[in-house]
Amino acid sequence: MVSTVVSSATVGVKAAGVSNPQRLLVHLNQVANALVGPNLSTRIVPTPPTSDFYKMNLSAGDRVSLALSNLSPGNVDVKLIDTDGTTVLAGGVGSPTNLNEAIQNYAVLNSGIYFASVSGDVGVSYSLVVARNAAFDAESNNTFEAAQSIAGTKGVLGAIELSSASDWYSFDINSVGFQILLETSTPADGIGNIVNSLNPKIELYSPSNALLASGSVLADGRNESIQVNASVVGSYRVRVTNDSGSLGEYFLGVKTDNTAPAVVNRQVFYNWSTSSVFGNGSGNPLNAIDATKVTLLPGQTTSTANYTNYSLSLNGLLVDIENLPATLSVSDFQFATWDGINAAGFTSIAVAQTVSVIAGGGLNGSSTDE
Ligand SMILES: [Ca+2]
Ligand SMILES: [Ca+2]
Ligand SMILES: [Ca+2]
Ligand SMILES: [Ca+2]
Repeated sequence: MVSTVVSSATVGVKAAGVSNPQRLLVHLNQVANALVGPNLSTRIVPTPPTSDFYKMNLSAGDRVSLALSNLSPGNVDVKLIDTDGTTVLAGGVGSPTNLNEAIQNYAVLNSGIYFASVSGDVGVSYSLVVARNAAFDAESNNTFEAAQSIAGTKGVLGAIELSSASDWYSFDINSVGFQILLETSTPADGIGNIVNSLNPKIELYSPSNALLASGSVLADGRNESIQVNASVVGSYRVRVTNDSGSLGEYFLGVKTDNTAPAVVNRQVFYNWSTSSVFGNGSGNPLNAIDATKVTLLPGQTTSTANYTNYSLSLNGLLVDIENLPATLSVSDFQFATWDGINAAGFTSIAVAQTVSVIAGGGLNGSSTDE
């Protein structure tokens, strides 16, 4: 804007209207100076924004993936920003051939609002996709050796873009007894959606690159699932290809469940107690639990919390077991006593014992054995 003044001038930008308060003043009723004066122009140029910020709500332990693609020529960059709004947790890496860059499977430590910042060359349009607890297919992931890690996620969103294409993914099994569950789904395959004709095909490979299982076709005649018990530890691989040259997007769900039995809780109950606090008579043992007593485990020091003083002695134990084996009997347990002093330690006891199972009666739905 041009301002020709004799004694003073005002320069700035403002919204339309004579006295509109929405304005930014550069020079208010000032005498001529280096910025404003006769035959001078003042140009105000807005600074291009340096980055775009997006926010997302994440929970502690979540894995977040950010995939950035430029939709017009030029570079774009993505960063994951901490809950303070400034600390950079991770920057986009790699040069996937199907994306500009990506942050994959980043595990956040705390619950809160995190940010994605996108910057780059001025005027470049882009697409940013954020997935919680899932990874993105980042090419080239075309061989067993080049498998892309999807560790810690619940799966990966991918695409088969050529009839000869394949996508390989890896995840770790750290203990035998884990069950591996894989299942595909095909997004946007319903009526009225964009066309996704992919008929996915999946195979599971052992850490030593032996084919363990091929997918069983699900009820839709198209998607597939695999369920296998891991017999060795290591990095397993899944290969996604297509049936009959079909192309499109898929979601590969990956679940690893520990199916090994584990004791998750131990409690005492006062069987036949008629106390108003712990009474069960001959009824439900879950009504006669003494929650003030805790198990003394190896290496711990005794306290009164480890003793019971019931007149009928210690006569009821509840053990919560996850992934309970099909059958349990007295012979699956050893019963022994020790006064804590005798050097001989625990000695077996031979009194009548019974074991019964309260399915789903324990902690987190585990089974309780009485
Ligand atoms: Ca980039
Ligand atoms: Ca792919
Ligand atoms: Ca691939
Ligand atoms: Ca199939």
